[in-house]
Amino acid sequence: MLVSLPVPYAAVCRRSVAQRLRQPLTRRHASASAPISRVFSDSKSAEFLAAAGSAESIPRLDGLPEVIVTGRANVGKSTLLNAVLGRRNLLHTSKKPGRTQTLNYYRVGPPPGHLVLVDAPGYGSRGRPEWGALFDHYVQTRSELRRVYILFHAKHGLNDVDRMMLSSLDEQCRASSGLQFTVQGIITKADTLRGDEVAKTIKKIQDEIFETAPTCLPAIVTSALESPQFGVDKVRQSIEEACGLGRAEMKVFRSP
Ligand SMILES: Nc1nc2c(ncn2[C@@H]2O[C@H](COP(=O)(O)OP(=O)(O)O)[C@@H](O)[C@H]2O)c(=O)[nH]1
Ligand SMILES: [Mg+2]
Repeated sequence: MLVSLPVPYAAVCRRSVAQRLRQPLTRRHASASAPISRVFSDSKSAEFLAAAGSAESIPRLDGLPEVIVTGRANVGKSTLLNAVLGRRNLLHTSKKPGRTQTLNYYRVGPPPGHLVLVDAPGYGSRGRPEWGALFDHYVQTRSELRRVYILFHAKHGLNDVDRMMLSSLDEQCRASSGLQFTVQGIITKADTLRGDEVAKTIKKIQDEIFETAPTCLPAIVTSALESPQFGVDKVRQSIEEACGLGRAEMKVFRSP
């Protein structure tokens, strides 16, 4: 007799990133079911605000705290921000590198908003020098900037351009004693690693990030396309903390 399976067979057999990292798949990791904070709870209200292709067109946004993501083209920046916002395609994603060519600003929460996420063009062989200059200008002058997230593809690790970028951010962070902004790594696409290599590869990348940039906060491991998504709620929590809107702070704020 044929028995029909309610869940696709492959989904049952494939071990999740959480299982392969030998971490229990807690509600915190399983973003689909995790309790989402007040800051990110209203995914429909997130809105594209502006695109800046030059230093002059960087918008003034009423002083809301901002975080920016950077990384090589195709590392998964736009996909991760969509996941963080709980949206499928507010940000354009693409298999083809180099799709994002401007700094793109997204408000989180209904107006006036809680904070602003900034998506940046990719750097490296598919990036253009003028995009790098725009990113540097933003990081060096934006007083609203609270944290720079630098993304690394789990399978590709760090290359020379990643190391240059990371140590330049580390220097800027030291120069301001971490007062202006902090830097944190995010390892993306953890689902692309083979079962037996996940923990070892992640540790190698984390060690290399720390050696290159000792001020960089511990890297968050993510998979935005796995179901349920992995690490996305940790990224949300980190953004809230960077912007002074952490869950602990909100509780204190709410108590009578
Ligand atoms: N397997 C896997 N693919 C991903 C993940 N995140 C993004 N991608 C894919 O990587 C490609 C580039 O993603 P995108 O977000 O546009 O990268 P960006 O250039 O850094 O903004 C797209 O085809 C995405 O579907 C992930 O977590 N796992
Ligand atoms: Mg993009």
